[in-house]
Amino acid sequence: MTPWWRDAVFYQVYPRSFADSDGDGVGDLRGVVARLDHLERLGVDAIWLNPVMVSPMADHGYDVADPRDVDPLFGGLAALDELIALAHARRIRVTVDLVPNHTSSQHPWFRAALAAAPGSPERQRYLFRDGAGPAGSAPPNNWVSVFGGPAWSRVTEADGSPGQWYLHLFDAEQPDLNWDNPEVFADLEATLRFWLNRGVDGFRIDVAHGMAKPPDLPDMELDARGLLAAGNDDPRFNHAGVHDIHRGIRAVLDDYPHAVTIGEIWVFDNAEFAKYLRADELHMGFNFRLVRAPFEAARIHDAIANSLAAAALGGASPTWTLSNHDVDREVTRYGGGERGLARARAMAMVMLALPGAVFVYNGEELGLPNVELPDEVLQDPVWERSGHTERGRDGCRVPMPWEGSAPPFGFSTNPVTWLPIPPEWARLTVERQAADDGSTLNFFRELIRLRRNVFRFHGNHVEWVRHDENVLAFRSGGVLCVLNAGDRAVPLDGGRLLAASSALTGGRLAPDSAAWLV
Ligand code: TEU
Repeated sequence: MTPWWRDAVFYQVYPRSFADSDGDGVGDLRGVVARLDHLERLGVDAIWLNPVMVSPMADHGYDVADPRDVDPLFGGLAALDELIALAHARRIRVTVDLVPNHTSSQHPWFRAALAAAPGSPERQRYLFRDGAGPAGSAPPNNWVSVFGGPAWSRVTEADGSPGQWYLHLFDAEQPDLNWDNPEVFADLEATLRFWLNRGVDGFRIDVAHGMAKPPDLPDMELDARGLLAAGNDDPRFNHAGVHDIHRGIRAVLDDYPHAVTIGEIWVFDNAEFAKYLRADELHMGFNFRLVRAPFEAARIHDAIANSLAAAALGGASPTWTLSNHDVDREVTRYGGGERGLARARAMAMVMLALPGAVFVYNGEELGLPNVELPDEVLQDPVWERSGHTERGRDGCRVPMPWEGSAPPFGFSTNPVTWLPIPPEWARLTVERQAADDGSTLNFFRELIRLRRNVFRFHGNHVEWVRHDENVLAFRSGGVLCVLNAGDRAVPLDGGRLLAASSALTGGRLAPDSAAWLV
C-alpha cells in the first residue's frame, strides 16, 4: 500500500505568523483551527507545524525547554489536541517539528548542568569542555555558530570563577546535546512516543544532519572570513554517528506504521544525503537544491535531476520545496515585483508536477514577497549574533494577510503584530484573492486539485523531454510540464493544455511561465 505521505502536499504552518486567536499579536494553534477552511480549500494533505513546544523563544521555538508540552503562547496542549482532532476530521494530517540537536538554555537539564560541577553526569548531557590557552580562556576549538560568532560560550562556575565552555552550533541559548550519552536518546524516545500517542502523524526533524559529533572535536578549516573554507568537510555536521540515531528513531516510528519522519538535511553530496534515507532510517529528507537554484533552466534541471538521483540512491521518495521559514521567499529570490511573482507561479507548476512529497510554505499560495523590515523590529538571533551584518530570516516570517483593507488584515485583533504587516499587502489578502479567478491563491488551488485528480505518479519516474538554457520540459505522472525560463515566447506542442501560469499568446508560452499538457 502506498504510504499517505509518498506524493502528499504538505503545508508548512509557521505558528507565530499564521493566525492569532487571542489578540496578543502572535499566531497560535487556535488560530490555525480557525483557518482550517483555508487549508481544506487549498486541498493539502498534511500540515507541518514549526515548533510549538515550551520555549523562551530565543530562536522562536527552536530552543525547546520542555519537548513534551505546548507553550502557553500557542495555547497549550489542549489547543494542539483540538487542532489534531479537527484537522483529522477534515482528512488533514498533522506533523510537528522535533528539535533533537540542542535544547533551550532554560531546559531543566541545562540549568542542572550549570549548577553542577565539571565532569558531572548533568554536564555529560551536553558538550562542556575545558577551554584552551592560559587559564582555559580560549574556546576549546575554532568552531563557529551557524548564526555567526563562536560556537562556544564560557560559564561561571558555582564558586564564581570563569569555568568550562559549552558548545552551541546555533544561538548561545541553544546548547548542543551530547548524543554519546544514552540518556539523550532515551529522552527523545519518550518525546516521540508522547506525541505519537497523542495522534501526531509524524515529525519534521530539525538539523537531522547534526546531533553526532567527532569525539575529538577537531578544528574547522576556516577561510579569511572565518567561515568554513570551500571544499572542506564540515566537522560540525554529517558525522557518521548520526545514522545510528536515525536508526533508533526509525525503530520507534515502526511501532506507528502510519507515521512519517522528514529530516532537515543540509547535505549536498548525493551519496551522503542518500544514507539518511536508507530503509531503517528516515522516511524522507528535505532536499534544498530547488531552494538554492536561481531561475535558470539548466540549474533547475540539475537541482531536480540531483534530487531524484539522491532519493533513488537511498531507495526513497523525493521531496520538493521552494520556500520555508529559513530562506528568502521565492518571489523575492526570483527578482521581486510582477516578474518575481510570474516566475514563482511557474516554479509552483514545476514543483507540483514532480513525484514525491511537496512542501508549501504558508503565504506561498498568496505569492507573498519577503519584507524589508526596519532594524528595530528584527528578532532573529542571526541579526544580533552577526553584529547587525546579517538581517536574518524575519523577512520571510511576516504574518499572513487574511482579510480587510489594512493591517493586521484579520491576522489578529491586535493592531500591533509581532512583525509588522505591510499596508500594501491589502491586494494580497486571502479574501481579495479568493474572489479573483486569476489570483495566485486560486492558481494554487487549481494546481493542487489537478495534481490530485489528473497526475498518476509511478515511483520517482520523470522523463526529460527537453532541457537547455531556456526551456525545461519533462513528463511526470502522465502530464507534460514545460517551463520557459528564457526571454522569448516558445511554441507549445505535445498535448492539450491543462493549465498555465500565464495566458498563452497564439499558442506560445511566454517567458517566466510554465504549462501542463496532457
Ligand atoms: O535550521 C538549520 C539550519 O542550518 C538553518 O539555520 C540554515 O542553515 C539557515 O537558516 C539557512 O539560512 C533549523 C531550523 O529550520 C531553523 O529555523 C533553526 O533556527 C535552526 O535549525 C536551529 O534550530
